[in-house]
Amino acid sequence: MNLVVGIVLVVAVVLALTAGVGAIWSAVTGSSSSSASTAAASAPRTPAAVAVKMTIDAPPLGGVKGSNGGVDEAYVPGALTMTVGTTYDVTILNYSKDGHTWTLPDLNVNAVVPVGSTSSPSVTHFTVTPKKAGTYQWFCAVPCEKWSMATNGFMRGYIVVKA
Ligand SMILES: [Cu+2]
Repeated sequence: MNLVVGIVLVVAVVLALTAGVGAIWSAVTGSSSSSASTAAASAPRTPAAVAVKMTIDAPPLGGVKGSNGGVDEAYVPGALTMTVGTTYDVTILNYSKDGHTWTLPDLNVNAVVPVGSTSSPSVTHFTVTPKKAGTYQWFCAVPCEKWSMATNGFMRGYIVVKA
């Protein structure tokens, strides 16, 4: 009987010590581990932006063949599809010797695209998060190539925003 009581006591003491050590360990590490888990829980709430790349007059052609028979100044792609609430991280590489803009007043975008060259394109960067579904016209507001500026898919075009 005494042996059983002794074993129970030893087990109780070991459990108490383990709990005590655990409590001390939690007290020492508790604050940092709980803040780390809070940060990990809140971090994924912002969805990653979707990368979109456009080029202007990229080699080797230096433009896009138009119905006018020439190779014309153009953004590629000239049409984009986006989704409401998604953030798009847009990069424009301009290989043309002309400056341009990518202007879309309905979405508050007026990106100024500096002059570039075949070997060293200028790089323009902006983000846009469409708030409302619809079809929106974008255009280049800098006088560049007259035909392209008047033709969708070249220096103007549409983006379709889906709900
Ligand atoms: Cu232009």
